Amino acid sequence: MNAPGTFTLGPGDGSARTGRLTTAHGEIETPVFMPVGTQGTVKSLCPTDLQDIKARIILGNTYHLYLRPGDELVAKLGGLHRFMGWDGPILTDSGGFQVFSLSGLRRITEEGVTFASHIDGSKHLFSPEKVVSIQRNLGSDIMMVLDECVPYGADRAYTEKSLGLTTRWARRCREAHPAGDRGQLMFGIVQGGFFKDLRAQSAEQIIEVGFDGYALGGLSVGESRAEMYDILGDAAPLLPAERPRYLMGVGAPRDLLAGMAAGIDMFDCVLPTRNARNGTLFTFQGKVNIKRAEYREDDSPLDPTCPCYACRTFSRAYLRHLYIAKELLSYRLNTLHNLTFFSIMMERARQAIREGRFAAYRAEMEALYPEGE
Ligand code: PRF
Ligand code: ZN
Repeated sequence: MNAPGTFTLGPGDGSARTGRLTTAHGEIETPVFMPVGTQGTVKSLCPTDLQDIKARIILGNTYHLYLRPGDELVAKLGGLHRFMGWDGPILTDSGGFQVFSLSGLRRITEEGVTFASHIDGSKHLFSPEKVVSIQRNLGSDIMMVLDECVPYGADRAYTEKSLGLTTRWARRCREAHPAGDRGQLMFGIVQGGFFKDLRAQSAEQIIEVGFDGYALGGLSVGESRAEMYDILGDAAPLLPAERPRYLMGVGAPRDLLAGMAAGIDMFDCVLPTRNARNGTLFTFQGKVNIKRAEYREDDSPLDPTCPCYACRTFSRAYLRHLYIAKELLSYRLNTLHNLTFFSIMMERARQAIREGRFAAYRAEMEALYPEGE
């Protein structure tokens, strides 16, 4: 196997690319969608399920695992892979974004971000060195630098100041983890809000620090789809072509297609798993809201073309019943299905890119999901 961090590009189609990224726990074909496993579990699934549905890499969260059960405990028990029984690749987010979206009081200084735990209100400091130390304890294959995700609507002055801080934090993260150490990769994060020149400034500074891959942060934070695509199309080509590009926290089927068209290789989002738990299911015939009365006596499978266990085994009527009765199995079957849909959608996208028919595939998926989700 190649050394961790090796990224080999395969055939492309326009700006869309296929590739293969090597991590310490295996290779990933890109473009890839990463299911979210915030607390060391993709909610309701076992690692064997993840294998069945061909999930190749999952995401974990520094913020949650640090607060509970604690990164030192995880390290003591052999690292996150061993702790959760998943020996495939894991990417961990740095915690910055979760601090901003989950915790109450928080204060940003040069040193880092001070916050109150959403669990017990206790006070903590995430410095660049601290989030690297946590991610080294977790043993993730890809760690993310500490960044400030600039809130939507932030003005130019704030955004410019913030991106400078994000760059200084990125540099400190890099210094705390030598390139290639322990086979753990580190990705930088570009911010810059909705100002194209500031995105370019941020990209230049983050690339200058030097990382194994580069992420676009600060998108999908409340802006319109048109605004996101505008920044995406402008900023993605600024990232080095020979390194993996990751669009953080995105997204809906049509956003993944737009991301791939712009040359993005990696995505993560709670959408398929969260929607599964509220009964919104993705199928290759369009969206299905399983609680609707029209499925009460529907004996057909959720998606007749889907190979997942739920579709092979149960009727829409049964899935509706489980959902209405709030049975635990509802979460599990719906999650299995939605992640299978995302997995197949990405596999087909890679195939379409290889065969030079990505635009047609994108149009087909957009027709299926016109409002995005
Ligand atoms: N930064 C980090 N994680 C993130 C984001 C970000 O900007 C986003 C934005 N959509 C999702 N997750 N560190
Ligand atoms: Zn299915």
